[in-house]
Amino acid sequence: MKRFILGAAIALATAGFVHAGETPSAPDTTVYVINLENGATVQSPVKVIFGLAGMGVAPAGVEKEATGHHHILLNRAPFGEGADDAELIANGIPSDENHLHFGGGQTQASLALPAGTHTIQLVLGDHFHVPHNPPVVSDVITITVTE
Ligand SMILES: [Cu+2]
Repeated sequence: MKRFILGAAIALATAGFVHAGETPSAPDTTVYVINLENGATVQSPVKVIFGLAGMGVAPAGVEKEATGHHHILLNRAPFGEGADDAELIANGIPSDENHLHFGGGQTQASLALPAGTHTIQLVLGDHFHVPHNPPVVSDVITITVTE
């Protein structure tokens, strides 16, 4: 079901927009969090180290084949399941407290997070901040931040 919704969203996106979601990802590319396990208990600030295999990192605005820059989806629905994700896939990842961009080509982040449970998911975006086709998305990791 998840795959179907995502596929439908991409089909919708590519029908109406010229550049939307059309940057190809390299086959078998994976993105993942190197240093945090699902269920980890950590203290703030939380260091998140981005792992990427199969493609390279380039800053936002730089159009180079088989590259992208990292984004964190923070405390929101998994990629493809959010209410506005058709828009996100078509026109780019928004920039707000739930969508963090690392357009400088950063390969790690330090997040100041309040105590409690948080979810983190990585998504690669192209030079327009649009997810690739097919999208390069990590598993969702749930962490608990203690005081
Ligand atoms: Cu971006």
